[in-house]
Amino acid sequence: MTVDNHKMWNELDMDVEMHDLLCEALPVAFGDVYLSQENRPEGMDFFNMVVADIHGIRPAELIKHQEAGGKVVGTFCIHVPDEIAVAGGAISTGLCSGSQFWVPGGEKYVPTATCPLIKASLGARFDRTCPFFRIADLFIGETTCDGKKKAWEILAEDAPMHIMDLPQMKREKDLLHWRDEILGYKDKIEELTGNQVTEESLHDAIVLINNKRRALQRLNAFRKEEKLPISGKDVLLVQQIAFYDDPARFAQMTNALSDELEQRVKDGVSVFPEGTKRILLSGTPLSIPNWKVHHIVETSGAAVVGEEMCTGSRYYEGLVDEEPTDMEGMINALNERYMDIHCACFTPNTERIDDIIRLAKEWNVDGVIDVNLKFCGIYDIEGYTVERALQEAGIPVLGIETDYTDEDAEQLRTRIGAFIEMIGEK
Ligand code: BJ8
Repeated sequence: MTVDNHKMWNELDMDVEMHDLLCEALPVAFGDVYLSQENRPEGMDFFNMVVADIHGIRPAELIKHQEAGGKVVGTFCIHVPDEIAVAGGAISTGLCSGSQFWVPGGEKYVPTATCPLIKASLGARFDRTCPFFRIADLFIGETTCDGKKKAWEILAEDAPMHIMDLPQMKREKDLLHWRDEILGYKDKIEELTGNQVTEESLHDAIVLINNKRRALQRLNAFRKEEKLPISGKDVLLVQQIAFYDDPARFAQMTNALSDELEQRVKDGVSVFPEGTKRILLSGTPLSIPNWKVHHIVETSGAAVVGEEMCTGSRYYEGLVDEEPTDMEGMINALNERYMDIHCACFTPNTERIDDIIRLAKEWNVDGVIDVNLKFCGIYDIEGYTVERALQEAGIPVLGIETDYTDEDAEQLRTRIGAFIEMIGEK
């Protein structure tokens, strides 16, 4: 880490000494999981560089934006429309935390029996060990699961928060309600930035964010190839960085990576041996640097070819209709797109089950691993329906529960290894 980063972290009033421990651990973990792979596309160099200085380069850009009078908002859920923040001249950054490093800090505020994503997010803020949590001018919470709802009350004691009330059903009146929440978010952003969200700025923002999702769609399409030109781990990393990087640069670098993959497909290059089993993961999000399940799968003789997750298809599949250019039409288009996310917080949520079956077929998978973050009740309970539907469709499925520690890694390796072996017997 550079001296400049330390200066910046000190100015952000971070606990630099404690944060140094994370800086020491991350490159080791990244080296073990990522740099040990063979024949990686050169286009991954950019994403390697982003991770190598994840608490340096991007935070410095955000601070520069603030110094020029701009604002930064932090979000925790893919239901929060980035387009609104962008249209108001703010930068929107993801805040979901994926490291065990922050969990003990969060456990001082919420019960141990809370999902690690929530605990890590609180720990990152209260321990002052994440620059993104120091930089954000406003934190956007949402009423999705019970854990998050209650965590926002605690976070609000230390950080400026705006809460969006996400309905739990998708009836007409629920859609109207979310539309109101989007308008409320627009008002809040205008108040924060002092800028008007205009028809022009909103349309530009819609196109910008759509382009980022299009780049991810293009990248993910390569995973349908029989000869896989890129590992699941690498695609996961790109998807995780999507929540932090500048949207235009991210789309450009992801498209450059796809150009290279296109050539690899033409040349018949594969990063896996012939006959490698294909796995779809479904379930709770995998925030950076949570690479555990991908790493286990891909070092156990299989490849992850897709993620039905918020760090996966739930994030990039839906686009906002670019046709409307008037404010009402664009707000309606945003509403339609953002209420079409199939999170387990909704009831009923049969569309998610349909998605999993559809994706399993599209990616031609040999099996599905339904991954649940420990203490996430909604996805855990929905796992029953997911597993039953997959069994009925004749698709092998394994349900696992895990957290951010490495304590269960060996046990998971055994179970996942046995599953991969089992789906090999056709
Ligand atoms: S749209 S999945 S990002 S709410 S894992 S904190 S649900 S207890 S992250 Fe989520 Fe939005 Fe849904 Fe996606 Fe709660 Fe479960 Fe933890 Fe979760």
